Amino acid sequence: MATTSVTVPDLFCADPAIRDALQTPTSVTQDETLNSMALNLNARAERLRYNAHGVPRLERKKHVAFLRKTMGPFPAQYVHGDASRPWYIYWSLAGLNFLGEDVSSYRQRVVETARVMQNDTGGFGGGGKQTSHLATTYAMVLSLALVGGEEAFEVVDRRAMWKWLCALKQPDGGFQVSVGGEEDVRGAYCASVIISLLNIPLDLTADSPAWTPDGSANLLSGLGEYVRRCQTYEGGISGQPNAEAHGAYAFCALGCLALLGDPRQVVPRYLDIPRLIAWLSSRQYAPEGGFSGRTNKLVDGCYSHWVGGCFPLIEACLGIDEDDNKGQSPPTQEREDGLNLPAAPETLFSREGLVRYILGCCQNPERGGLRDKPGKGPDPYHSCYVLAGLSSAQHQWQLASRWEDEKEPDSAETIDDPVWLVLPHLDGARVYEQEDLVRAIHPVYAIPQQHQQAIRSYFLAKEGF
Ligand code: FPP
Ligand code: K
Ligand code: ZN
Repeated sequence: MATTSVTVPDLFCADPAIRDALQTPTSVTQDETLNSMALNLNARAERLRYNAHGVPRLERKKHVAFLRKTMGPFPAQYVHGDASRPWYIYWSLAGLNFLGEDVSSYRQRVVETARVMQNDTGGFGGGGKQTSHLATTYAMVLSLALVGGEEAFEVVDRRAMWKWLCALKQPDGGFQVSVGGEEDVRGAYCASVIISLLNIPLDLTADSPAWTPDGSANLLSGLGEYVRRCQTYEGGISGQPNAEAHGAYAFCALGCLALLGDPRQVVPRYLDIPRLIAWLSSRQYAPEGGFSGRTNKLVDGCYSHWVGGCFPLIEACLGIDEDDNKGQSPPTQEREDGLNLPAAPETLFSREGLVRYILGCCQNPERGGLRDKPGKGPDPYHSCYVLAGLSSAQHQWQLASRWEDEKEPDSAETIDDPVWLVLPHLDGARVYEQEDLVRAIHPVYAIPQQHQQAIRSYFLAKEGF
């Protein structure tokens, strides 16, 4: 029921106090967007059930129904999705899981589909008889982790996967997304996640493009340096060196680096964190509360994850909210650009704003499912990443004080796992209901920690392939 009895803070419903008088296509589109979501921002959208903060309830049942439906056959207009089938499986399973559903009943179907999409030469294609791609392989491996169980894990041909990853590894440290395909930071992230979850040995085959005669290079060599080259003059991360910064790539860069060693050391070693935080923060808009993907573009629900999901990871790296660490963050030197990190920083983004955008603007109130913004239809991709963003707003992550292993990636044989701890975020204004909490999602793997640990420990226990 829409209600008029609530007051939304001006920050989240009024026009920005300062605005540039210059009219451009960008400013016109931005104004149109704000107009189109005025009812939502003012807690007056139809068919949403508002609480006293002017925040709608999570329409959990409707979203579950929507996502269960998207596990079924797709209508004809989705034919373009035929090269992304593992993605559709992951988005729907992950969305259901984030909402608290048990998805293990899909195991048999996922196993059969995965078998058809795996290539003898390693990795998974986007469909049967399609070339293996790092993005579809990442989505397939995460899907297998979500349905869980030995039968699902055993689908993966790890020896072939290892050889394929070696063929993708490039001398400059990055990964091509398919053999002979483009090299970008998605490849760096997807490869790192696959190597970690499947406990793939880091040795290179002698025919890998990155192999060196002295045998010193491995699957992770130069990867941090590659990611560093993707940080742009804006402070954000581009898909490849010297391109435009985009939120999706910021998440990939951080996720990749977080797997190369202790994230508290590796992330600041390769990225200028204050400039990255400045760029990420500029992606959160008021009054919308949501995030845009790049400078001068519009908010979109999926960036609740690609951008919003960067904050819990960075906060964990900075020791935010970790009582042991209060006031003990490494002393930062005074910077000329003034972007100094606070000694014991509070949360780095407006969790309230993000929750308001997600629950107020991204829920389809009729058929369920989550969306980019009001006026757009719901789909599995936005459902998954909007819910992941809600999880990031609702939880905080910490890294345990001790890091057992000081090995550098170049000398390690496989990826090591730091100890990630999670709690609901309780500081500051909490505008949503307790029953509207979604599951905590691992800041690196984009699935809940128990599923990440189950697949990883299964393969850690294996001798060889
Ligand atoms: C711009 O789209 C979008 C991009 C440049 C990159 C999108 C990439 C991802 C969402 C995922 C990558 C990550 C993995 C793990 C494969 P647009 O111009 O339609 O949107 P915009 O106006 O919001 O920038
Ligand atoms: K977009
Ligand atoms: Zn989107």
